[in-house]
Amino acid sequence: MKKDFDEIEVETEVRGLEGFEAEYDNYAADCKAALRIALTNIRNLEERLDRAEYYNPFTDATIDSRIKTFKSAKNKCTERGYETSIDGIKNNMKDIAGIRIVVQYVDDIQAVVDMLQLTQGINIVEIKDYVKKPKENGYSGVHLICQVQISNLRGGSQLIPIEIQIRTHAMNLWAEYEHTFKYKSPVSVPDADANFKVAAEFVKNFDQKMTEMRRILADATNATIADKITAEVTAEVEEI
Ligand code: 0O2
Repeated sequence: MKKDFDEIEVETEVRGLEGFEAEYDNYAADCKAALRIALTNIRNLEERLDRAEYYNPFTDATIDSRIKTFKSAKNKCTERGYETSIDGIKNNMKDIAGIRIVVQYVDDIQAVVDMLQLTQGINIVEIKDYVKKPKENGYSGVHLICQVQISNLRGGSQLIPIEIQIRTHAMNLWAEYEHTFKYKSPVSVPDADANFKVAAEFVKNFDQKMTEMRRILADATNATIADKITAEVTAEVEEI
């Protein structure tokens, strides 16, 4: 049966979308493989530091990971003006695979970065330090853009980007609320921006106070904290 022009165009659009989604699924599987490798390396590092009884910034930290959904990746492409295709995603988006490490103290963020820099299998290619220089809205934390090598079935390999976010619990709480009010809210809440800027200052002061108190406690109990044992930790991590 002869189809009119509109029908053919709609069919092509639908087929194109399915193709893109299928390609995304394949890429997401590669990202998942890379995530597993990175998470294993981080867990090994954590356990090694524990067994060696060195200062361990992962103590009381939470580690989560996720693969961005197709919908979320496609929306981000559109918002940022990237080509809405698998190449557009691969060329522009480095956070399809993501790990979030939430630590207790602001000093622990740098300790985690230092240790990850020495961890084999995770190659840090870019550091975005929003602790030193928070985003305009007050967002704080460190983002590491990393590469992880995965093997394919033919004996070859490829590098997959992963974003590792490191935040304190306080920074994480701020980001979760901000995400709720800025991205999920169906209405625009008056003064939200100003409130989040004020809240970001609270978070900064809170993290500073907690770090100061921890130093006092560490001095009083002869406990080790990150900046006192960097050389020893470095030697230990390099062996992993
Ligand atoms: P989801 O649900 O976490 O996947 P850029 O240099 O700006 O391109 P950057 O700085 O890494 O890159 O930030 P980007 O790409 O905007 O955001 C990466 C992720 O960091 C976000 O993922 C958030 O998790 C977090 N993030 C960055 N900026 C903010 C912010 O201002 N507020 C909050 N709450 N989170 C932020 P997605 O893609 O937004 O979503």
